[in-house]
Parts: sequence; C-alpha cells; structure tokens
Amino acid sequence: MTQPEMSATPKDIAQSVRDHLTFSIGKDAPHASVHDWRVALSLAVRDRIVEPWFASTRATYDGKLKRVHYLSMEFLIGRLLEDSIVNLGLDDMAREALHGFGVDYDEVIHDEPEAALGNGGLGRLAACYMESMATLGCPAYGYGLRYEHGLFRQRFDHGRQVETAENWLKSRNPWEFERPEAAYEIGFGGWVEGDGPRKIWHPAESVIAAAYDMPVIGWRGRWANTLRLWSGKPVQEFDLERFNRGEYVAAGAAESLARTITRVLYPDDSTEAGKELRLKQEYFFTAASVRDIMRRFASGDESIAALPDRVAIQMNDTHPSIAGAELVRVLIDDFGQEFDAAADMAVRVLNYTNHTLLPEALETWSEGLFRKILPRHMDLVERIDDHHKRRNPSRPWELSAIHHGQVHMGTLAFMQSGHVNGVSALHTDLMKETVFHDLNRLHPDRIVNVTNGVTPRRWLYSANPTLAGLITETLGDEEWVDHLDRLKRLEPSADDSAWLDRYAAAKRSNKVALSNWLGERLGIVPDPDALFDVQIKRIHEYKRQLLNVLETISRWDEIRQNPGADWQPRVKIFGGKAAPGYVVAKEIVHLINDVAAVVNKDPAMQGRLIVAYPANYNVSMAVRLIPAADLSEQISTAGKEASGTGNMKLSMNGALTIGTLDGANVEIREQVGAENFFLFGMNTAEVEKRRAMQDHAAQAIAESPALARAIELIAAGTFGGDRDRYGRLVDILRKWDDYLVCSDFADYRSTQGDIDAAYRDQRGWNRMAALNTARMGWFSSDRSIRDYMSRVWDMEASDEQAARQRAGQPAG
Ligand code: 26Q
Repeated sequence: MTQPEMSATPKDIAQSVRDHLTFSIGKDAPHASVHDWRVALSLAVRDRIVEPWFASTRATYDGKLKRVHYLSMEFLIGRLLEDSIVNLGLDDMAREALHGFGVDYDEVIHDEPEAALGNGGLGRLAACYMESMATLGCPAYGYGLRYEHGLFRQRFDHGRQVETAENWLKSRNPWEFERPEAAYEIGFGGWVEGDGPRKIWHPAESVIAAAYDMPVIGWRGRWANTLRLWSGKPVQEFDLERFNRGEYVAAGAAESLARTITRVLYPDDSTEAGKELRLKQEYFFTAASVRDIMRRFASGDESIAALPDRVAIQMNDTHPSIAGAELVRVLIDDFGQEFDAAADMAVRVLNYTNHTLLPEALETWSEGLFRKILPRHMDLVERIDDHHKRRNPSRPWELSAIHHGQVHMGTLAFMQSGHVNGVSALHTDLMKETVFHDLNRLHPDRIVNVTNGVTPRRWLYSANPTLAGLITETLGDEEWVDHLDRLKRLEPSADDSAWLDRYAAAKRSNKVALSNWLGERLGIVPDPDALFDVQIKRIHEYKRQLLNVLETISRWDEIRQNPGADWQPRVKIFGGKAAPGYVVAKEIVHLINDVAAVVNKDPAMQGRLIVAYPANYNVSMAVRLIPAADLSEQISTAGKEASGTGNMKLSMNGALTIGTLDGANVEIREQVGAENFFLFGMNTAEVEKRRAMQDHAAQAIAESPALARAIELIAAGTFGGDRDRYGRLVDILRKWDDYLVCSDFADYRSTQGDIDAAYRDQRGWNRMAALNTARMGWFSSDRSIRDYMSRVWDMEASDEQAARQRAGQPAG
C-alpha cells in the first residue's frame, strides 16, 4: 500500500500548501493569516490521507472483512492536524515547508480549535481506539454526534467556575466531508398502528440525520477508517403542507428540534437525569447509525444470515443501547425476520462496554418518557425483555429490564449483547459481584475484561518528543511506537547513570517548558527542580481532589509552623472541570482556587509550595502537563474508578504514581513493580467495611491532628475570608464523608512524606521513573484493540488478512 512518508519532500508539501492557500482559500501568501495557513496546511495533509482512505475501504469490501462499528455519544479527539501530520510522518517536512514561508509551525498547530466532543475518559478512550484501529488495519467505523458545541469552556471568576459555550465549528472544519447522500429521517413521538408483529409507527415529528465523515489515519499512514458524525437537519426548511392546514406551531416544531438536537454535548452530570433531549440525541444517532450499517450490509448482496460474520457493533456505555431495539426493528421491518430470529441475531452482533458501577450513574429512563418519545421501541423493549425471559427459564423474576416504571439501560444492553466488558481487571470483577451479579450467573461467559489503553502515538511520541527521541536513539529505531512492549528493552538502561542523566534531562526540559507556560498563563514560574505533582481529571467527589487539597493545606500549615526546616519544594498542579449542575464539585473547584491564592502569596513559602490550577483543562493542556509531571495523583476511593486512563499516560511519561488499589492502578502497579509505585489507602473490601462503621469520619479526624487542623482551617474562613463559604464541604467531611477522604488521609499524608524523601535521591527517583516508562508498554490501546478483536469481536482471521494487506501482500 501507499507509503506517504516516503513519497513526499518538503518541496512537495510547500507546493501543496501554497496551492491550497491560493485555490482553496483564495489568499495570497503576504496577506494570509495564521488561520489561513492552518487551513491550507490541513488541506495539504488531508490530500495525503484520501488515497489510503479509499484503499482501506476497498480492501474491506473486496476482502469481505468483518468491520467494527464503534457507537459512542462522545469522541474527544482534540486537535487533529498534528495527529495526522505525525501519523503520516510529515512533521519535519511540514515544519520546514512553513518555515520557508516565514510562518511559525507551532503557532499554526495551536490555532486549531479543539474538537472537545466528549466529557473525559470515555470520550477520549473512543478517540484512542479509533487511532489504534486505524493503526492495526482493523476495519472500523466510529459513529457519533456532530455537536455544534462540545464541552463547555471553563473560566474562573474570583475562583468560581464559570462556563461558556465553545464554538469549535465557527470557522471551516477542514477535516470533515459532508455526505448529502447519507441521510436518514429519524422520527420521535406519535403513535403505533396495528397489534400484529409488523407495526407501523407514525412519528409526530422527525429530523434528518445528515452524515459528516472524518478520516482517521493510522500510524505511518497505512490504513484509514471513517468517523461518521450525525448532524440534525430539518426535514423541510418549513413543513408547508402543515402550515397550509393551519398547524403553524407544529410546522415550526420539527424545524426547531432539528436545530436543537445536535446543538450541545451534555456534560456528564450524574445528578441530572431524565432529560428528554438527551434521550432524543441517543436515539437520533443510534438509529441513524444502525440504518447506515444495515444499508451498507445490504448493498453487499449477502444473505442476512451472514450479518454476524461481517458486522460487530460496540456500544460505548449504555448511551447507544437503544441500538438493540432499533436493530431488531430493522431486521423485522426491512429484512422480513420474525421477532425471535431478529432478537437472537441482535445478540450475535451487539456488545456493550460498561464504564461505571456508581449506582447514581447507571442510566435509567422512566417508562412514560420512553414511550412518549419512542412508542414503537418501548413495545420492542418489553418484547426483548420477555424474549430474554423465555430463552432463560431459570431467570429470577426480579431480573427484568423494566422495574417500577423505569427502563434500566444497563440490564437491557446486557441482555442484547454477545459480550459485555469492563475496562480494568478489578472493575470487571466488581461488575460480576455487584451490578451484574444475577445476569452473570445466567450468562457466565458473557462478561469479559478488556483493560483500557492509550495511543502511544499521541501520548508519548507526539506529546513528549524529547523522551521519544531518547527512546528511539536507545532502541535503534521507531518500531517501539507500534510495538510498545519493546519499551521493556529500556530496562537495562535504568542502571546506566549516563543514560539516566539523559532521561532526567528530557523530563527537566519538559518541566522548564511547563514552567514558562504557567508563567504566561498564571504569572507563576515554578522552579523546574521542584517536584511537579499533578492531578488532572474531571472534578468529582469519588476522585477525591479534596484529599489532595487537605494535604496541601496541611503542608502549607506545617511549612509556616516550621519555616526553617528543609522542605522538599513542590508544585501542586490541578486541572479539571466540574459538571455545571454538580454543586459540591464546583465548591471543590472554588476551594482549590482559594487555597492557591493564599498559598501562592504567602512569603513564608519561598517556592517550597506552589498551587497551580490553570483553567479549561482539555486534551491540548493534557499534552503539556503529562510530559512534565513527576508525580501522578490517582487517589479515588477504592472500587469507584472503573479504570482511569490518565494514570496510564502519566506513568508512561515517567511520572510515579501515588495511588489506591482502584481501576487500572492495580494493573499498572503489577506491571511497573510495587517498588516503583506509591500505594496507600484502603482496598475495596476495607472500604466496604469502613463505610458500615458509624462515625468513621469523626474517628479519623480524632486520630489525625493534621487532618483536624486542615479541616479547622477551612472552617475558620482561612481560604476566601468568610466562614460560611465552605460550610457544606466541611459538613460533608465531618459528618458523612461517603468517599472516605478522612479515613484515608493519614496514610495519604505519610505516603506523601515518603515521596518527598524519595525525590531527594534523584538517581533513585529517575531510575524508578525510567522503569515506569519501560514497563508500561502493555497499556498501549493497540493491545486493548487486539483484546477486543479476539475476546469480543471475533476478528482474529480478518486481523491476519488485514495485516497481510498492510504489508503489501495479496489477501489469502
Ligand atoms: C449521562 C447522562 C446524561 C448526561 C451525561 C451522561 C454521561 C456522559 C459521560 C455519563 C458518563 C459519561 C462519561 C463517563 C466516563 O468518562 N467514564 C470513565 O470512562 C473511562 C474510560 O473507560 C474510565 O477510565 C473511567 O474510570 C470512567 O470514569
């Protein structure tokens, strides 16, 4: 296949950029803005993706390969230009080409708005998986929503979070291709006619799902898949017939729904449930995707019996789980199947990934709302539930997808899936023991584990060029980028002090760059030799940013009490957004900012403690922070974090972890070695026991004077001036403490002390950091996708076929 990186020269790229500037944008070089150059470069790069993109599609259909359809409400792709350039091997050439025009490459890259079409981990995972599937030559389509506004932009106003809309589409998006021929009419509401098996649904309103395609190019440009995002369009600009009948309001309603449905991404807000528009979004993108998948399958003139051999559908959490009912509907209505056959076939096509066990985050819809929006599907859900009962006569009576007037989407998704997976070993075990206990007993082979992974192209090679350069030089070539387990070969170098100095120098240069950036952003320039301690993730009580804040307060207090002591300088860096409706999370944001304000202006600190909380944490900020981190905070209450993926990115880039036995931390610790990981806190069994205790918080506070003092300082109005400001947080800590912040505090604090001591031995620390990098290869998302191919999608054969094709050999 094509090898784009071999065929291009800087001159070619320069020519292509100039052509696009002239003919696609209509600008003359002297008058071109950074934005113009960025679009011109994007189009020049895009030209080089189109060929492998077509070739991949041809190979898939000619070879009758099985393809995966990854259905996700979220794809947190971030900036695309740099990713594409890196995967095509064009980085040096693009830089040189722009330099030749007197244009700064980095400025052009940073001009691109982020595609923040996701909340956090789940959405970013989908983006990493798209990249890995393209790298592995796994034929795949991503299906999602083309939100006009992605996740809100965060700003701080006197320390309080303020949300504003982010408009990533305000200028031309060079990565998308509109596909007017791929459009589906999606109905909502109305009524169902007939009581036989083939019913006719008369929706009250409908919206057109219009496709926009983005190519996703794999490493070295050998394979490209499609990310298809749906946008809402009115069926007619105005329903003239209805208007003429005098139904003025109804005629306009469909149009207004069309304009609303893909307007905005819902922030992950476990407290706010039952939003009608959210259910409409879920059905809208799922129905369009299922119809698209089935239309494409039907165009291949194979019998419907072949469907499970050609099509796998992966549901990213329950958000697309209405796909099950829609698939059954299409199999009945358009493919003439009987209900039972359709329901049985659906199980052979569908799979479901679970990302949470938190009871309040498990998706449910009231039967009334469900029936109002999707009357035909509500009937189907009842029949699917009944079919599952008939197929499993030993099913306990209480095991049903519909309970007390609520539709339980997790149960429904489980019943309709051939495989259900958790995202880390611990999480999968807990799934079997808790939420899916009964279903697991009924279907003991259905639940499998696929531990999450991250793409090393973005999160190591591209984000951390200094370290990547050292790795390449040490290992002799770049093969490690797509065979990440080869990082193991760095292990012997961890005992070579000259090499270790270079490893440390790479980290230090990243820290210098981050210090300068923090200086520009916040006016704080930390000493690059301080310990950079990083907690970056959504703000949530279970993730326990409060634990970190309490330790920060305690540290500040102690330095003030004993300013003469030899304190290890630390920079506490926080990043993350709170859901707009999550009051407690917003108070935590406010507290971090108030603590930062007090600590950073305290002359007694003398650089020994700095708190930095840059606003609007997103993918691009992660790319700056992760390579510069010394310490990674993964401190959730054991049993609450399904996996985590930031934990993997940080460790891979040589940050040591302070963490609980939660999510993928368990496996990270196994891989890097317990001696290179700072473990603290209770495990899941201990958490459960402790929570059953009365007064666990009061006891922990009584046993730790440092904790009592830190809470007292907050309660006294030390941060922010008034005593009432944090009354609620103080009450939570002292009275309920559901996430056991108090109970884990003493161990956390003493482990932080161990870390200070360990950091003083720079050689020892660097060795541990290097061993983290060397042993994290298993967490490549390439490994995760291989696991999905073999454990979930039954795609090993086509993997081999595709591998042969990628290597340029004829398919056998
Ligand atoms: C639900 C209903 C209404 C509005 C929003 C939502 C919603 C949106 C996003 C609910 C949940 C999410 C996102 C969840 C998420 O990111 N989970 C994380 O998934 C990661 C990838 O598997 C894991 O590593 C994390 O542990 C998990 O928290």
